[in-house]
Amino acid sequence: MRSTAVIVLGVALILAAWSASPGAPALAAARTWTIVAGGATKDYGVWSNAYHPRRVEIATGDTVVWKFAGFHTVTFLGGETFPGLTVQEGDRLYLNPLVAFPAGGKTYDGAGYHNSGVPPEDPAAFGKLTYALTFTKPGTYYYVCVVHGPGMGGTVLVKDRVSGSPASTAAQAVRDQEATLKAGQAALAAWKVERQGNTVIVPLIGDLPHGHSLLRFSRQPLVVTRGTTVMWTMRDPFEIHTVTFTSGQKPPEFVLPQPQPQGLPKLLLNPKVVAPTPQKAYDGTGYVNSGILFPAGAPGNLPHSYSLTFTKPGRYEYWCAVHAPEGMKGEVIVK
Ligand SMILES: [Cu+2]
Repeated sequence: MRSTAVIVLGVALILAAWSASPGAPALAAARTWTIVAGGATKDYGVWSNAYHPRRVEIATGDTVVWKFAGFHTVTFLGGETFPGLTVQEGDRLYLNPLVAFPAGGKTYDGAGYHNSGVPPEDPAAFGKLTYALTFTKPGTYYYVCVVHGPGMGGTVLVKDRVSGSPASTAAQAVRDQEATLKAGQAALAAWKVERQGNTVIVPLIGDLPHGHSLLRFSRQPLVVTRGTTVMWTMRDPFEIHTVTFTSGQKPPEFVLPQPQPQGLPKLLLNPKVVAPTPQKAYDGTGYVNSGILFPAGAPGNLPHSYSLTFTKPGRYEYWCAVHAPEGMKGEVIVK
């Protein structure tokens, strides 16, 4: 047995030496390349909704590892249609299991749906989760984050030979992520509410070219006079949000996992978060909720803004029930 092993090893060494000679086909050791999915500032106010770097060139047989730094998927459609983020059953919405859970094998040749699944929505857990795929065939492969829509995508270019290195790609990822977050911080610093008559408009901001979103309602509490209408409006191409006044209660959970007798849990989207409540005014009491506000540019007749009139002086805290774990809350002071 030992001699067989020596012979096999010898053949492998000869092959390796041969492949290293100039002009021979590349049979270099497979390498691993790291891409960072998203990222955030320390206070979770500014988020990257981009892959860093957005494009990587690797050799056939190499592996890409995505490190999750936010609530994203890495999804190669492999010829399948873009899956919806949610599926409806009766009047209930669930997170699409095709999006939520891993699918496809550990290798990719351009065919078949391959998906990382979503990490838990817990900022403290981000960074610990990874997804790896080994690419077995030359080609140009696009992937997307199904959570943040086609605006968050990346490319893996698989070639016989590549010039870059995993180390330079990792360094580029850091620079790229810093640039995205810096652009987001600049947008946060320049953030202004707008006034139209007796209405104050609060834009909810994100930026497609830079790939960032602000998970904040404003820089400081919004001060308005009694009788003012505040309109929150989506100018973010990536995120969904809610405007949810809880009158002192904890904000409701967005996703309610429902264990099943067999298989994976169903991920119910809390109807309390999804559905708007009927009030047009707020006096500091009750549960008043916008329902889901959809990204700017989302197709169909989906709500992108929410208006509420403030009828009583006071200090009112409100939440985005989707991004409460990221600290997305605001304050309206009515005088
Ligand atoms: Cu939000």
